[in-house]
Amino acid sequence: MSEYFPEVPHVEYEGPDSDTELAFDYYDPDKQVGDKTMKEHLRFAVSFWHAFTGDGSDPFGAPTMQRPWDDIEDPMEKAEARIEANFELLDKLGVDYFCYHDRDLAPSGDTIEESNENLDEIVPLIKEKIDETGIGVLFGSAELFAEPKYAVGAASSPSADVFAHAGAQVKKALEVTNELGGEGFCLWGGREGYKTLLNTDMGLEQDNVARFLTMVADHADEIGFEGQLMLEPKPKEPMKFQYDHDAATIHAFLQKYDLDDRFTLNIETNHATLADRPFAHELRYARLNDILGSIDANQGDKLVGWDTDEFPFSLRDHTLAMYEILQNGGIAPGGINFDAKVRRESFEPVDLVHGHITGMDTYARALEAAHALKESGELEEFVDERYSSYDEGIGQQIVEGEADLADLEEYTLDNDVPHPESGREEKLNALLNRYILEA
Ligand code: XUL
Ligand code: CO
Repeated sequence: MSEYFPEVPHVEYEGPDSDTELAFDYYDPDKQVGDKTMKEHLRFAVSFWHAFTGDGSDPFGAPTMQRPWDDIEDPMEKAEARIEANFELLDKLGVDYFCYHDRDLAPSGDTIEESNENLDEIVPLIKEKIDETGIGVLFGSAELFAEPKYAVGAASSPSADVFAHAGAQVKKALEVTNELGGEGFCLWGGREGYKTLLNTDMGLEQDNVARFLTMVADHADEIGFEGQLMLEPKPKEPMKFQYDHDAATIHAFLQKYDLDDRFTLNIETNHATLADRPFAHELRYARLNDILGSIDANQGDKLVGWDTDEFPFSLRDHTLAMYEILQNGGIAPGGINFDAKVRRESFEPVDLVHGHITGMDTYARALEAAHALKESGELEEFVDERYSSYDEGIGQQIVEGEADLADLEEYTLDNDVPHPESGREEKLNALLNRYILEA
């Protein structure tokens, strides 16, 4: 199986001292970290859209990527080549999952019937490859944002016909994902939002998004889809404001429409940055509210105000992220999906491999550091001590709901002016660095 990336070997763990160009420095799939192997902890996935359909074009310039399927004219033959390439690359990287939109797998036709036929033609090949390799689907999705009909939204479109079309498209995408044994189905509400409030009936649009999601959940139940249904927060881009702004916003929305038992969140690193929140904040919010579903792994550039989707390399941010995942008891049935693309200037096929190796090594090292930090209990002890005034006396009464304002007044009149202790942020930054460098 070495047709599309003949220059790429099976990528092995060789450690940081190895000179091998394409090898892992830190990701050692079988290495035990606590109660699981690295592979079991991290559950990596490749994003089909960035790795196989992305072409490097940007608003200022033409495609730059050089890909082995570039010369294939027929769109269905090209789609088949990309599927074959997907399984070859994942096998070489030792990655067990991939994620896709319906339109990544097979091209869109002129009508929904044609699009569905294209999918029906390609699905048997994907199933065959899944059976042959054991590589599976982490999550499927429907592309409800690229085509002109979705320019002003899908479920939040002002047009009921567009709403209906989106429903028909999601129905098929969900059925395909069910057939492929997907562990999840994710809806990123790319254009579910607005550019200006002047022309927007926000109340109807949000009610309609909820109606749409209810139909999705009902259909999932009807067809016996057992994977998790997920929403992906993102505050802006392409719209000025997107209804799925961040984890807390979606959580309020799900609770309002009684959907919080049915959907979890797919948290994306760069989307957290765009929402002005640390990645770990979004993960912590989701974990505390029991809606942490999966991760779209990438990294933004703090100097650039858009979604740059870079392969992750920051050890500090990812150690903090892995700390949340460990506190969550893991990420399964979700995983770490590289929703990341190589730079437009990194156009050779081998750059795709470098991107994934860098991302996997970053998460592997972050996992080890976070595990050591958690096991030591150093951070937890500090935080527990910081809040220890709630363990007894008036604090305990507050926590147990046994104090009212009169009790607080009485207590305060009898006691000295309170003085909180130092937060020791500087010391804790050094502590974190120690675990990153030495774990
Ligand atoms: C867009 C984004 C999407 C979703 C899938 O910013 O992250 O690729 O992950 O639709
Ligand atoms: Co994403």
